[in-house]
Amino acid sequence: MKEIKNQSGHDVNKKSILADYRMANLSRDLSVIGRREVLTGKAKFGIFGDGKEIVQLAMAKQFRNGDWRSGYYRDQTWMMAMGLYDSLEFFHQLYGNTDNQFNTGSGGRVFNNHFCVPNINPDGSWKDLTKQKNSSADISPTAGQMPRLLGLAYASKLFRQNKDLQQFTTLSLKGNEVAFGAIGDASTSEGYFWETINAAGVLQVPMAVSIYDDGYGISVPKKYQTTKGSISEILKGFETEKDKPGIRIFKGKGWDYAGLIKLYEEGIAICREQHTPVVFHIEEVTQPQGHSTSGSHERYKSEERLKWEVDFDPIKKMREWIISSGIASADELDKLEAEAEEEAKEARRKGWESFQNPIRTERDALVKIINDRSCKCTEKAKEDSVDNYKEDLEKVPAPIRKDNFVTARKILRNICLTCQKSDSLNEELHGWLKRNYEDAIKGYDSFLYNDTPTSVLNVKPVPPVYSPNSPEVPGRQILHDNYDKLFSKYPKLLTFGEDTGGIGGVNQSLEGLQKKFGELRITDTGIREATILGQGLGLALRGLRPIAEIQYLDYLMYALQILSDDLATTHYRTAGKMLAPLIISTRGHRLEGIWHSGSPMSMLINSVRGIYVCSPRDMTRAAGFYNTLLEGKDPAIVIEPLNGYRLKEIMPDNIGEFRLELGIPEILNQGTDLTIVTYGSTVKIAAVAVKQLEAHDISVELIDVQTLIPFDRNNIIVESLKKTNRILFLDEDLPGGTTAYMMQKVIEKEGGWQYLDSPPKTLSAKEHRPAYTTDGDYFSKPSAEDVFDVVYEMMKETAPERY
Ligand SMILES: Cc1ncc(C[n+]2csc(CCOP(=O)(O)OP(=O)(O)O)c2C)c(N)n1
Ligand SMILES: [Mg+2]
Repeated sequence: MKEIKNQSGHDVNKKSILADYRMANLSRDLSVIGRREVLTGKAKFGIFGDGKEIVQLAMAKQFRNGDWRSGYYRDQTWMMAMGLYDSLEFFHQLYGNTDNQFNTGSGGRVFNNHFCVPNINPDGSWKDLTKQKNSSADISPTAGQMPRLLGLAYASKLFRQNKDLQQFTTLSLKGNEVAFGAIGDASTSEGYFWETINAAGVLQVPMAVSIYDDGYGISVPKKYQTTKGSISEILKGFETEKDKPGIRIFKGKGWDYAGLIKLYEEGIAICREQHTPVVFHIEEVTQPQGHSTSGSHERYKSEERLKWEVDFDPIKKMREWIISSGIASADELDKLEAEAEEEAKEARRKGWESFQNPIRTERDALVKIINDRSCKCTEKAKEDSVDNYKEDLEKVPAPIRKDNFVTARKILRNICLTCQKSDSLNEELHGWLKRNYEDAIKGYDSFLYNDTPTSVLNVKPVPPVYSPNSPEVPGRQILHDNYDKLFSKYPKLLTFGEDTGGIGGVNQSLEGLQKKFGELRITDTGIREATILGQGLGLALRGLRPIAEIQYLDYLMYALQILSDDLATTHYRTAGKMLAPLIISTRGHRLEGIWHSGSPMSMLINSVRGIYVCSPRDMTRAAGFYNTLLEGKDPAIVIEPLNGYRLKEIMPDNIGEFRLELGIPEILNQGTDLTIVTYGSTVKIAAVAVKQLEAHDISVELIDVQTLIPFDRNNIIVESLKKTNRILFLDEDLPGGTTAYMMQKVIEKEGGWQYLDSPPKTLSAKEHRPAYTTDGDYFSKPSAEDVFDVVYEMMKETAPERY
């Protein structure tokens, strides 16, 4: 028997090798059966881990409690080997079972092989993350797992180097964790891969990325993906040299069980001990069933390649190695293979039953209502008859809930309204629909926002306190003094971004604070918005309180994908099991020029549902939001008004303590003729116009909505409309952008249409990007004169004789 040297605490002996062999086979059987389940129509889509079994078994041996994973849809064997996934759950995922207890990764919201390990308890408190193997929740966009991986690794650096964090013993083992990542060869073509590798090399964090190189990204071969056709070749410039820390690169072969065990042992030890990022380039990896159930690889792989994949199938190679090394006989292995196959088949049966049973019970109850009804008239045409619909439903061999609901709702439409005998049928069907709909919808329409006791919506507000001596200071000073208090109060708080550290931000709102609190808490980063976001996301998942700085709102676009696909869906796609309370601080609205004065708020609010969006009009409000957000556990964006840093505000006496509620608009001016609803920098514009309008006997009620998400939780705006009966929605986004959003909320959702005496109006910026210079601004964005004219015109339309 070939000896495998091992210092990792994992015994590599006959027993463990055979257990691995069994698991590799089980995983492969699941992949094979899983594909069949899709092709026969029982499951919707499938993507599997076949071909990647052996490398993942080797990697899993190095994964310890407290470590973190950020991988992708090929990781099924890895998850199984860590005890975080089993054959039954494989089928719960495949069928999309929405029972949260069965389908623990996603509650059926994401397709198969997307995993997570909860980081919070049901009450929203952090789990002991050091006592479990942790996995962040997967997303499908290629390389989207990379920015988050950086943050997961960076947290260990902070826990190791910032001694004040070592009191949080349930969050980290003094930084001795590794963040394991996995990515396909083709996905390394994405910018995120390079941005992450570079940042990890700069930061020197314990990040271990495995690249499964199976030569293809769906159908496109490596020669179209990677310069020189080798990712490790082109990563060489990042490699550590004497006195020049970089990354370490390891190469292995996807079928070499013994070699891979050694490789990971060596690489992970370096990563864990020295906090050096490592990359494992795993070549000669196969994909026996092709990419996914959406296609077949015979269409794009040559005969030669297909034959090579059979010959180098990692499980076949492992079997050959076990026999040739004398570890076990062919008979012993045959037995294990048979056992694994049996387990996979049994899991399919059980998984299917637990998916189908509740649906069938629901259908039987519906059928019973129809069968037991007293109105059996035959007035309706056959195809619309109640019995016909019912019989069609009974014929569906594998019903889904939609089949039941379509039938029930169509029957309801076709019940005779004139016949009294149908009353009870009507009632019972409504009852069935209500009961079951409420149950079904919960599986899909829940957990968009944190609804545990840790929600920021539960944070009690504290008003700013002023006294006759409260000084008037520039807006930036308010933020600065507020941060000073916050960094003293919350040891887990840190902020980082471009120019955030040394100079304290481009607007100096953190000036001098790096000196006071240290470089680990107030930190400069490279110009890399997507990984700044990912860095924050990973830190937040690990229980820290990051504020990720994005220099200007316009540059948030570089990070929008991570924001939208990853951060915004974290709580939703894990069906409430994970929270990432990342705060994003940025600044926007008016200043000068196309890329420094945008207010693309509709782009934002329409792509980040799941994240709160605060749009303060000044720095006191901005500080109030930070103070609230740090008391809860929700992800949120705060957009400071870019032109407000030098404007004077009165410093509250309780700086660092006052808190602003989210979703509560503030009425800044009482009025009777018309309501203006706005936010951010246009509040000041509106306030100027309101004064001018007053001089013309027009009384305007001015409302600052304060946060766009959540929006007016207590329906305050419609109360204003009841009084004024006219409304203008104002901002500096595009026409039909956030003004339309606000209009829908107030007119439709709050029922404001009932109180309108004039058509509701919107006033926003022009459709082009805001042009340079003050004149550029004047002719691109709404001015006080524009507001005056629109309001005046609205009043004139209702009373031409007066205006
Ligand atoms: C941003 C993005 N673009 C395209 C896709 C569609 N897509 C899914 S997987 C895949 C290929 C990935 O190949 P590779 O990284 O080599 O991983 P493999 O599937 O081979 O393991 C593509 C193009 C996607 N999911 N996300
Ligand atoms: Mg590939």
